[in-house]
Amino acid sequence: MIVDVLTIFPEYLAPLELSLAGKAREKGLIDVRVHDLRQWTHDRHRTVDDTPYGGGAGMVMKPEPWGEAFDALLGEGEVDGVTVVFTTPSGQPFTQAVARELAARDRIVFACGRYEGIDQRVVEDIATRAEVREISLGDYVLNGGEVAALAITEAVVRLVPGFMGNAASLVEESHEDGLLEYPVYTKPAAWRGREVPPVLLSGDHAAIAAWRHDQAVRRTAERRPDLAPASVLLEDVEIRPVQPADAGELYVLQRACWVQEQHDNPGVRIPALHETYDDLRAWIARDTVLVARSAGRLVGAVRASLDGESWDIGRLMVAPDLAGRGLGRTLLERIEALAPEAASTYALFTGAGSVRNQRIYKKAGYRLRGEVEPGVVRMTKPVRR
Ligand code: JFE
Repeated sequence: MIVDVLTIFPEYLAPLELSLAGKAREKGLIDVRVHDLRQWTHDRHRTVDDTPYGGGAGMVMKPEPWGEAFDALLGEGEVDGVTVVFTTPSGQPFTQAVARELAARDRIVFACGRYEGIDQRVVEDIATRAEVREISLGDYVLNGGEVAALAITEAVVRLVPGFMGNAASLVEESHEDGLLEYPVYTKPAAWRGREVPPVLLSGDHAAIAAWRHDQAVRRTAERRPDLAPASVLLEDVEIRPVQPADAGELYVLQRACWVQEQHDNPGVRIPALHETYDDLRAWIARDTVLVARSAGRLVGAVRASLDGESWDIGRLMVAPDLAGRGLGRTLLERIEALAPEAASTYALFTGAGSVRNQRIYKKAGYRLRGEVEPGVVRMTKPVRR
């Protein structure tokens, strides 16, 4: 693969010589060529910028040096297997999927702008001769395209067949799709009073895999709710934060679910069966609440709020026809993962007679802490971080 970089700061690309790309370069797998755009200027000051048409702050890169640079690198006709990448804050977001697409190309030409960017006609013109992509490294503004080109090159080059003895592709495939990575540890087993999680020293490979999966799910729920881990755990069930528009269905589901609780705990006053619609609208606005939907239907919910160091979890409900499929357990995991830093304990309350609920909570690591009022028990579990 040939990687060309067009820039007015060629020295900015020096890290390419040392990094991952440096190794592939030695093996002859990739050939990196950095070009000073100013070699395609003809005036005494080697000018690459001019004032913007339409006014506004700053300068814009003029088209002529870019046009001559592309002609010099690619010739004046159409080319196959070449992608010209314009890094820009207004481009398509760079992702691993984009990196894979670029890794399949024969040649990538990075056009690194500066100032307020490059005259748009440069993009339109080269697009008639080569594949063009406008790519953003992320939603923040750099001073120019060089750092983005460096990052994209590093991500692409490690995917080029033969690089790193193909170890990179093996690592990529072992990823649990759509989840963030689990935390990793090495020796010593205790360091500055911090123990490596004991399961990793147990030699129990199934338990280790389960722990790592659980950690990946928690991290994803906490840091990247947009990656929707619910879809990984459950087919066709979507778990998302409650919206005011869910209130009516939630009120109906709650009534249906707590009838069973009332049956199992005769004589206990169950608040969920006595509150008004306005009461419910008040707590969904105040607490952390997740709802589960399947095929558009509300099928589950859970709420939590912080009381001192206790992340108090309640109103865990699953539509009766979907009980026993792990949705309750998933909702519980998801709301646990949303506990704030200040929480040291998860706590929940259930009927002393709700044997089935208690069994589920025990399986999830909760321990009975006794009857807090007649017919109501408290169960807790320490927060592990
Ligand atoms: C250039 C700049 C203000 C551009 C509307 C060329 N992800 C990402 N962040 N920043 C860039 C990419 C990037 C890439 C190329 C660039 C920034 N700038 C600076 C400043 C508005 C801009 O574009 C110039």
